[in-house]
Amino acid sequence: MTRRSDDRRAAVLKALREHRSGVSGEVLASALGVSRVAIRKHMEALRESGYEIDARAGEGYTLVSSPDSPLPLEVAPLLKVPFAARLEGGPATGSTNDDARVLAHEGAPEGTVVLAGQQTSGRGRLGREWSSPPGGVYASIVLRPKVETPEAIVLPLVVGLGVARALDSLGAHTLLKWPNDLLSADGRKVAGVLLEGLSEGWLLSWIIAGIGVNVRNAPDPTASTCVDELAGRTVPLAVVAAAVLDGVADAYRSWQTGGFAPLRAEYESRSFLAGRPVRVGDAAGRTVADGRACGIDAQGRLLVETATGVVPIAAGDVTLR
Ligand code: BT5
Repeated sequence: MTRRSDDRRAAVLKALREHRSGVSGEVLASALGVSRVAIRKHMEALRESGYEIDARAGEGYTLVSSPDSPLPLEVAPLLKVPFAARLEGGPATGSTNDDARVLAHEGAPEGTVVLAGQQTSGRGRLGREWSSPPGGVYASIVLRPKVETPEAIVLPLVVGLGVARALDSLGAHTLLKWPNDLLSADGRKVAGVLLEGLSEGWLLSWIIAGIGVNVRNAPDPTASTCVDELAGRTVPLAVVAAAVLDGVADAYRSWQTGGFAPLRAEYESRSFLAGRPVRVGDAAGRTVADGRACGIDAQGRLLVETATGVVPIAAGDVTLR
């Protein structure tokens, strides 16, 4: 669908919401400057996306219900932070990170977002799977920070902090497990962050921030949980998606202006690992540090107090000992 057609569909939906008792195809067509056939096509497309729309002779079209889904049409009106340049996506895709990567290659601007209500090939880090059934929020944001590549090491923490603030605002309190997990206080995973980027020499060309949040259900209740369970209520998927996008935009903006230093104390106060005995492994599973997590430094590295002193870790997987 073209951008123009996207905008028209959003305008059709807005009009349906404003005319609770119905609006005729003719009125809609003339208000939007399109044919009645075009209006019919928009109605069909909306129905396919899960909107229930009544069409009756004399009364016109009436919106009966909207889908509980993180669709762009549902999320866009809820955004409060002016950051998202463009919202793409639909009910299901392979991986929103793959879709966002294609858009980034094509030159999509910073703030381009791909959303999905379900993923068939959702992934985590190092080729791991991210279980992505309906009832979750799956989002990828194109970022184009003007920094040298090593400075971006801290970005998963910045994005994670934005997601944690967002979930807090919905009543779902989480802790951050360095580098990229959001856990409940009892250590079950609620959300994960996956950053993938392209650098050209020392400079980053683009980076995709992928975020997966369990909202309605958790794939494995012993190891994972969801927003609804933590918040004690059913939170609409679009509300979660909008809060997450706003939270990430806010955290990213403050990192751009002030770096990680002003965010560090807050990250540490939300750290799941603080003071705990940990083992850090590299991508091949080799132990790179064994000791007690004792903080995060200004570059976003995990500090581990070992028998031979404090070791800063830039990347790795942490397990509690
Ligand atoms: C992550 O990886 O936690 C990053 C997840 C990022 C997913 C988003 S969704 C939108 C975007 N598009 C994508 O394709 N991906 C991103 P990692 O730290 O490697 O954790 C993966 C591990 O978490 C798996 O090996 C499982 O143990 C566990 N896991 C998988 N699905 C889960 C889920 N839905 N909830 C909780 N834990 C899960």
